[in-house]
Amino acid sequence: AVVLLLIIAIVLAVILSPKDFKSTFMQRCKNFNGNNCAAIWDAFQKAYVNRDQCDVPPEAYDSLIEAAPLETSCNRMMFWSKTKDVAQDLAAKKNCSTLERTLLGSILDGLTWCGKRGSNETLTEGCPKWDDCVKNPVRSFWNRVSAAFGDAACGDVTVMLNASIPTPFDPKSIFATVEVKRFKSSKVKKVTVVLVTDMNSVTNCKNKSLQDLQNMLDKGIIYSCLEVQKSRIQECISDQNKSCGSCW
Ligand code: AVW
Repeated sequence: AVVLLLIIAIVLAVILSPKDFKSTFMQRCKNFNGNNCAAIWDAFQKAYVNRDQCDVPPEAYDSLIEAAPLETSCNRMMFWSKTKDVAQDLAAKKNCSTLERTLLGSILDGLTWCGKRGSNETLTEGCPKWDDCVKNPVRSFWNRVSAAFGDAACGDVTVMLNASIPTPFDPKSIFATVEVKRFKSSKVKKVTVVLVTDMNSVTNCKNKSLQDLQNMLDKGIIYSCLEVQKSRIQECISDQNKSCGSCW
């Protein structure tokens, strides 16, 4: 009986998961005050349904971005790499804008989806993993929205990087491959790296990869790097009166 129940549960989960995905999508969209969530869903799923799971390019999401443009505000944009949790906590506290706090980012954060040829379904199981193929629906989505987020960068921007790894500015990261390249000196005044340090730190602001970051910036964009202890960042998150930066 237990085995039978288990089988029924699995079958139900598989049948229901696409619907679950859509309801999660719609719920998150409405929670964000998205007004045309039905149109956004439509544009979203057109990107990957009925397509090979490894043949969805970033451009497939162009019409989604058109349907739901990213809203951001100058001087409050925060980028991150290998610091997701602390960056999100800080952004929430300081009311700064990470991609995950925009409409599309907040809807799809943490979700997995794909389609398959000959079907109009959205699947959530058996989808390619991040590194299985480059043009998978999830990876292409994050690449495409990150491009839009990088394009929107303006004023003073903050980037949280991690000093516990040898290469805080990872050349393979989305931040390096997609976002930084789109910072324009006509719009972005300054890039401040907040390099989060702790007991396990293996590097500092003199890191070679940070030199690469600096060299990659358009001439005219000011660069600065601050080493900030994780415990201090945690105080910035929990204590109103602590003196911290505008987005850290
Ligand atoms: P990240 P990014 N396998 O911390 O600069 C599975 O490196 O890339 O930061 N998942 C992966 C992989 C992988 N090899 N690589 C990346 N991911 C996923 C958009 C995973 O979910 C924002 F605006 C991981 O947590 C930031 O400025 C996430 O991508 C920037 O791009 C971040 O990887 C962060 O991307």
